[in-house]
Amino acid sequence: MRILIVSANQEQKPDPVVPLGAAWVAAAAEHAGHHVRLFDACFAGERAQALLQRNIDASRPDVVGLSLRNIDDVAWPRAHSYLPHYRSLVGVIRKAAPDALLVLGGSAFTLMPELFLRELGADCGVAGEGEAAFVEVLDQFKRRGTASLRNQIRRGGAIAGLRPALHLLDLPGYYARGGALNVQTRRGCAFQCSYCTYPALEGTNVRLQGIEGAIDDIERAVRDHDARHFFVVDNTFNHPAAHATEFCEHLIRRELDVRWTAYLSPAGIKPELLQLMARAGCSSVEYGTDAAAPATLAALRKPFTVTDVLLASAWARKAGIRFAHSLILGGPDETPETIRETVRVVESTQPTAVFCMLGVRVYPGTGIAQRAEREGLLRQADIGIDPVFYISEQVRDCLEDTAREIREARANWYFPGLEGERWTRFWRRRRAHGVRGPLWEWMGESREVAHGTSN
Ligand code: B12
Ligand code: SF4
Repeated sequence: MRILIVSANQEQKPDPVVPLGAAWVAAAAEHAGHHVRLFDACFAGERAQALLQRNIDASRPDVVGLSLRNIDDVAWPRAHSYLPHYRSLVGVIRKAAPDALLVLGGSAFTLMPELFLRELGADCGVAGEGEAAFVEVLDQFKRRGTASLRNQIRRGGAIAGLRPALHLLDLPGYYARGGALNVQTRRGCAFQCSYCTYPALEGTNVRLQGIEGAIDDIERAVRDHDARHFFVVDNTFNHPAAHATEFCEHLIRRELDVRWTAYLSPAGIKPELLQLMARAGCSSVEYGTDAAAPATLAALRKPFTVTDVLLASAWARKAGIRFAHSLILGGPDETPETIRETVRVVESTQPTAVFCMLGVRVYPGTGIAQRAEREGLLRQADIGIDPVFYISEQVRDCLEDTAREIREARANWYFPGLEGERWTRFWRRRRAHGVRGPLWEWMGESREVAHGTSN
């Protein structure tokens, strides 16, 4: 059959990101013997609808798989929903290919499958890992037609040994504009932080992806595109530590001259692993710290202590790895004092950058959704695609002002919900000058942005 995979994401902040999931699902369909094309809307701008129409006319697909990555940008108080954009693409698909089966998938879809099916009027969807389930949907469609699949939400797993169909993507474009390509070495997270969607997205049992395959993809990108910077998208690269160690050792053995970044949890981090990561080319890490006051760490059910945060930071510095902390200010049990405590501790680690989300974006089925319901703030059944945030009662009235004060005094603290275009312009200039890797690695050296003319 003829399959068209559409990657809908157009977000360019903080960088455009390679649609790895869409490429993996495309590979699964190719592997099953189908003829696959991929339309990636990322760089299409306002021409996305016209270009999609042209792709459909050229490929006459039997099935369209629409990959939805982000629901919104999670950036309180100015959160932006991507739903209208998704609606416009579905409108084009339905008009240009009225008989094609329309299948939804991707992380946005997985978080609210029934809602997205209804809102977008698609035929069916695949929640979670898409590879095996998408192939099953294609088989069923071929045998029994659209009616047999209508409104179904399938789940499945990975396909062992399968690599993403990166040849269908504009990797040089992503490298030039996004400064990095990406790779995944494992899926799933066994921790249960109270707000987090990752266990729902990827499952709670950790599944390792082939290390050799991931490094082959890196090697190919070096050879074919002279790409030298990579982002390891694993939710917590350092768990399990043995897998992280093996990845680094293999990378060192291959002697590839590459730089990379990964998400780490301060839980259980060891200085030896950071040193090995540095030898393998790791130039920066993002710690999923969230808070650095004992009360908020406990309320978020983070599996580490303030001491772990301090040690993880000191060891990264010693290993020569730049580090950022991701924080959530205003979550459960947050008070003005705990915010001050978190800021004090995090600042004392002298991070290269700090990312602050304000409030906790509430997703159905999470611990924070249950708590919000218990506190009478919302009913889980009412959580829709439009973002809702949990903000602790003690800081509800002052959170935005407090955040602005923190930001004004600190050049390297980035608040997605408060930023205008100042960083975007600065970062675009950096990329245009050929700067690669995460742009936050430069934030400490960017005082003129924070204190300059701004927006
Ligand atoms: C790594 C990551 C980042 C990195 C990306 C770095 C890079 N170079 O790739 C950075 C830090 C830049 C980032 C930024 C953002 N991110 Co982010 N990110 C992730 C993370 C951890 C992994 C994404 C990934 O690559 N997964 C690996 C691929 C293989 O998995 P996948 O895309 O889910 O694909 C699988 C399935 O979904 C499915 N599938 C996918 N497409 C399709 C299509 C069909 C037809 C089918 C059947 C199946 C299917 O099959 C695939 C293979 O199994 C996810 C959380 C998570 N665990 O998923 C958040 C996540 C995707 N991010 C999210 C968000 C919100 C953002 C930001 C908007 C945050 C911000 N304000 O800055 C930005 C947007 C950036 C952009 N340009 O779009 C949200 C999106 C959901 C939501 N709340 O809206 C997530 C889910 C985290 C969360 N909060 O829950 N992110
Ligand atoms: S916040 Fe990180 S460690 Fe906690 S459940 Fe989510 S992915 Fe796992």
